[in-house]
Amino acid sequence: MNDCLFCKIIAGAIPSERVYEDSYAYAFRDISPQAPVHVLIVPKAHLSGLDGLTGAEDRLLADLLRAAHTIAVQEGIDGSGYRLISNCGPDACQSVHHLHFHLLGGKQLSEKMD
Ligand code: DGP
Repeated sequence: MNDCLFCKIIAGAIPSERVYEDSYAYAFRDISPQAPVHVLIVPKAHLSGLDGLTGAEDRLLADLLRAAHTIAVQEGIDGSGYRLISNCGPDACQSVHHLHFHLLGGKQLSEKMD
């Protein structure tokens, strides 16, 4: 999508610190990290968010979740633990409307989820 920030990042038009890439997924460090490890995992194909899913993307979602685990291993946080979050819509403060998962770890995360 032409005016999508994450599509521009995937295309390389906006620089990012890539940590993982495969045929379907691209992952890069968040510009405003909330934890020592804060990686954004996005599908290369534009999907607006969890609320835009139809069921046709189920295989892609499985690939993204598997990529999250691969990145956790790569970042050395698979043993200590990590959190995977996808903000969806205004109440969750979704600011970029391209489906993405935040992978957070590298410190003791709060028990509170909000
Ligand atoms: P969300 O609020 O869930 O839509 O998260 C969007 C995230 O995207 C937010 O944590 C900050 C990050 N972000 C925004 N612009 C950029 C950028 O240009 N580069 C990188 N690396 N991250 C960005």
